[in-house]
Amino acid sequence: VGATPAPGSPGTPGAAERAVAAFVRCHGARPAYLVRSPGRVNLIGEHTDYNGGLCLPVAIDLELCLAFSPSPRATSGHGFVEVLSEHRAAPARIGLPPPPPPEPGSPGRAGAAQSGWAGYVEGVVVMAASVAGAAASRGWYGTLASDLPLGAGLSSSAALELAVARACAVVWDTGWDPIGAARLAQRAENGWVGAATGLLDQIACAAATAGHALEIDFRDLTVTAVTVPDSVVVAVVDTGTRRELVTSAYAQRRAECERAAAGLGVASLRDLGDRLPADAARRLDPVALRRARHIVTENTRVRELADALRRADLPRAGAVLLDGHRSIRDDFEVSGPELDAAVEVCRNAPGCHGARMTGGGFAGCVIALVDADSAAGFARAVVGPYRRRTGRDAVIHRCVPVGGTSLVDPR
Ligand code: GAF
Repeated sequence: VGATPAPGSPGTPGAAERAVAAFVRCHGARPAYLVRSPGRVNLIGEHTDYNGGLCLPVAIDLELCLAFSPSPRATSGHGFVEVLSEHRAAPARIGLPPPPPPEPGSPGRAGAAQSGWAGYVEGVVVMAASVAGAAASRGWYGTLASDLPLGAGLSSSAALELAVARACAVVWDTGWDPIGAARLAQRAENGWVGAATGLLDQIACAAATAGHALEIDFRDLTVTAVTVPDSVVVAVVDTGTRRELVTSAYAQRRAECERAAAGLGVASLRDLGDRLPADAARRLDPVALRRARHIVTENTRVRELADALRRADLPRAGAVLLDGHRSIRDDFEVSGPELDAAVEVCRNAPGCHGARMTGGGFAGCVIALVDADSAAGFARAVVGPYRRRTGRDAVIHRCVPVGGTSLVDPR
């Protein structure tokens, strides 16, 4: 299904237009529906989601779009879901009704038959069908296009999951609750694909509000919108490095956090509140101590950054970002040489208040808070020095905070 133009290049069609055009090419008719599903960057609150903590993501205007139509009602009662991606020749195809989801707690990949992106589609269809019951016999077919780079820490997977969940909700008439859909998508990712991730990405993609960051409390899944001042832009600096969450040290970090919580006698590191116990260094090994210190201080930084944004105190906001980067680099140890280099280059660029790596870590993107009227100069000041330090080309997106996954008229 066609080649992908560089996102955001002047005159090139966006993901929505490409998804619809691909649908028309493949099926000879216009789609009945179009879902727009954003990526996200996390401003702060990294690796806190699976520790019951706080996060502050924004959904961004780099998106994945899914054009789709319900199949004619099957007389036999057995339909299928089929999704074509502009990047892949083979479709994701799931017969209906799909197999039941694995029991909670059973190992990942318990049922995934298809690998890569198709496994995510399959997982969401399985989970959504288990909610929809008999209605899930009606099939649908779609085409997707995405401006989200894969493995760059911008939540291309969550955007895909939420788009598929939205299509299933429309065709199977199960209604749309963003938090419920985020949880369903996480079940697909954890229980079907086998990536033991938290819920940050899915909630950010599903429940975001335009112009705002979302302060999410993972203890009770409450979400509070925090205004991002107009005078500042969130610059996303793609370092050109890529990682695979499933195979990264993500699961190891989760286990280290659990070890730290057990060593300190709490169910979750969130239960420690704002500080480590005075005897933490005696009760924990040095690695677990560093992991716990990152989580405890990171929760505080989420509150501090949300507060600074509400007051439009950008110097303070920038200082919190830089502190966050030091903590994720030195205590949580999920940064990487290119991410560190990009943060250093960004912080010295004009109009930049602060920068940090974003997402699961090891590779991907850095975010910077930049004065809106310095954005062009900022980009020029980052690209050359970053190339000199790393030999790589950075791609810089000037992102606008957008709303969550939405259904729009494709006409
Ligand atoms: C990845 C995971 F998918 C999220 O759940 C979260 O843990 C994040 O890494 C780190 O904050 O994006």
